[in-house]
Order: sequence, then structure tokens, then C-alpha cells
Amino acid sequence: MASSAPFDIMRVRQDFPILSQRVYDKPLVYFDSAASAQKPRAVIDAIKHTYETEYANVHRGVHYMSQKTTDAMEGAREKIRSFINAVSEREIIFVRGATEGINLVADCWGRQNLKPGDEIILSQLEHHSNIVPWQLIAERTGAVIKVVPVNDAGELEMDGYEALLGDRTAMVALTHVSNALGTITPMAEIIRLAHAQGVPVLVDGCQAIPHIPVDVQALDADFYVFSGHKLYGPSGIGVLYGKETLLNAMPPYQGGGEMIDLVTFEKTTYADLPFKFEAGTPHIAGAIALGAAIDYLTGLGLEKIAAHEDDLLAYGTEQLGKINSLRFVGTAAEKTAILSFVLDDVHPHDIGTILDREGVAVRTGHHCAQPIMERYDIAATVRASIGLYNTRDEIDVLVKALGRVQEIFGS
Ligand code: 7TS
Repeated sequence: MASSAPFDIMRVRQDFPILSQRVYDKPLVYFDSAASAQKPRAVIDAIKHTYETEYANVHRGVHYMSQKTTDAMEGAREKIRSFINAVSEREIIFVRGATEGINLVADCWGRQNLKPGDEIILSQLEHHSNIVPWQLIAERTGAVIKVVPVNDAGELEMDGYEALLGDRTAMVALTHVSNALGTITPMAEIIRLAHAQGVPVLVDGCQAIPHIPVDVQALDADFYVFSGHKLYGPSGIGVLYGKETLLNAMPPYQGGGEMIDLVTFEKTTYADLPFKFEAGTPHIAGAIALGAAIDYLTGLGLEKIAAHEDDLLAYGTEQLGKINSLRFVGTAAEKTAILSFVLDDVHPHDIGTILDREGVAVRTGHHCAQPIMERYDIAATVRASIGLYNTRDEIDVLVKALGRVQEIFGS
């Protein structure tokens, strides 16, 4: 239940033990949540609680402890179902993260459905995780990749998208929010246009799910993937949502325990959803702690989190915008949580190193999204990514530290 309390940022920060650390004798200013978010005490406690009080293997023990652990894990699955408004828990597959979720769909759906000449639509905004799995299956099946272009602001060119959609399109796989630029793509419209041609859509929701409420039924997404660690949960756990009819029709991904119904050397039959896609012992504590992360976020209130982050994005855009030699990369009208930029003549890695010495953690590089760097003819950016625990004061620290960079480089 969302609380009616106001969003008290200084109180919220106390929920994150790591944020009280100092680095190089300066307060840690963490602007790298797009790479991985820090964990609230509730998530850390859930992991500890699991191993201390309710841990055994799941789904296979008749004994008390196994039953208790299974209940906790399946309880987490239900929390995730509710969080993204899926119809059924059978549509929630636990995977290692977004990367594994996309590989699973590319491989299992692709093996069964792709023919030579079929087209898979991606965009210039994609993270490598939503490019390479499709290239691998395209190589195996003779399918072809088509790419939606992006305008100077970092928005998808919707005319270009519509022009690519056609008889040969077999799959659309697009990001909901760009990790390198922060662009929010018009996903409901993207899906509506694809469905008008009978084409399914996979949404890479990694960067969307921590910042904007996601309703897979309202979007009518066919597949939606995200990673737990960007949603303030543990690493090594993530979610693949898929419509039940699509998941049912797909062959399994990996073989092993948990995913079978009956095994003989002549023939094996598979378990029902979601277990058909969950071979082997899962990340039990991770799944339970991801459920705790969702409880924590809904407790704070998703709207309040989004409003706080939008305020920081606006404030950061304004304050960084005052720096003469700074150029933003990605200025989409619809944007969330990411300030990506370059400074004239200073290499992003040098900027990152100087910021680090000021206690400010940012990511520099191509952000595993080389095609969008190529689109802007740059090798790298500095990316300050915003989490629910960041403050306006921290933006000021970032601006001051960038002043230090300018001093050193005389720009
Ligand atoms: N898709 C998007 C949009 C991402 O931002 C990332 C990770 C992934 C997929 C892959 O997620 P994983 O959890 O399976 O690795 N993005 C980043 C980033 O921006 N910096 O570090 C990881």
C-alpha cells in the first residue's frame, strides 16, 4: 500500500546504508543507478532473513522448510505480477536479468518462428543486450535486422518505424527507456502499430521499470523484460513477462530439473508455466528480495518517486545547462532520470576520474550502446543517472566538481 506520507528524501536516504559512506573522505554521491541501484535495508534484510529463517530448495520438498521457502518465493512472483499488472503468475518467469530474458525470447521464440528473410525491428537506442541476441538468432535462421533511426534529440523517428513495419516483419524488440540518453519511447503507440500488422513486441524495460509505472496489459506488451538490480533488488535475478499463449507455444530454453513433468530416455514432457522456463535451482533469496524491493517501492509510492526524480532531472538539466562547454547528448521531450553529456575537448574518462576524486560516481563510456554513440559520432559520454535517493544538493556537488574539471583542463 502506498503511504500518504510526503516524500521525505532525507528519511528515505537513511533506508540505504551504503549512502552514508565517504569515499576519498568525501560524501559518496551516487549517480550511477542506471548501471545498478543501491539497496534499501528492506532488501538486505530480506536476503538475511531468507538464509537465517526460511531457506531450503523450492518446489520439491515435502518438508516444512522447503514449503515455507517455496511460499516466500511464489509470494514474490505474485508481487511482481501485481506490480506490472500481468494477468497470471504463469506469465512471470524468473531469469538472471534482462540479458537472459531477451536471449530466452530470441532463442526460443526465434527458433520456432523465424524464417529466412523475416525481419526483426530494433532501434539505434538499444543496449547491446537487445541487439546481439537477435543477431545470433538471425544468423541461425536467415532473418534480417532492421533499425529504427533516431533524431538529433534522441527520439525514435516514428515515421521511420512505420515505414519499416511490413509483411516481412516478424518481431519488434525495442527499449522502453534508453540507458544512454534517458529517452522514453512511445511504447503504447509502438505496440499498437506492430499489432495492427500482427507483429509481436518485446519491450526492454530495464531502465523504465525503476522510474515509470508499467502496466503490461495497458501496453499490450507481448514480452517485457527487466533486471532486479536496477529496481533496488539483488543482482542475478530478473523477470521475463510473456503472454501465456506465446510462452506456452515456445519450446523450453534450458533443460534440467524443475522444468520437467516426466522424464524417460524415450521422451520428456515439460512442466507447466512458469516452471517450463526455470530449469535448475533458481536464485531463491534473490527472488524473495526482489519481492521485498517491490514492497519497498510501492510503500514509498511510485508517483512520488517519479515526481522526485523528474524534479531532479529538470534541476540537473537547468544547472548543468549553465556550463558553457557542456553539451547534452539526448534532449528528448519525454525523458527520465539520465543526464548524458560531453564537455568540449575533455575525454569522458578523464571527467569521470576527476569526478570520482570528488566523491561523485558517474558512468563514462559507450554504456553498452555503441550504435547510439555512432549516431552522434562520439565514442563516449559522461552519464549521471538519477535514483530515488538523489538530492538537489548532490546535483550541486556534481556541478561544482565539473567546475573543477574545467579548472584542470582550462576549458
Ligand atoms: N537493457 C537496458 C536498457 C539496459 O540498460 C541494460 C543494462 C540491459 C538491458 C542489461 O541488463 P542486465 O542487468 O542483464 O545486465 N544497462 C547498464 C547500464 O546502462 N550500465 O550498466 C548496465
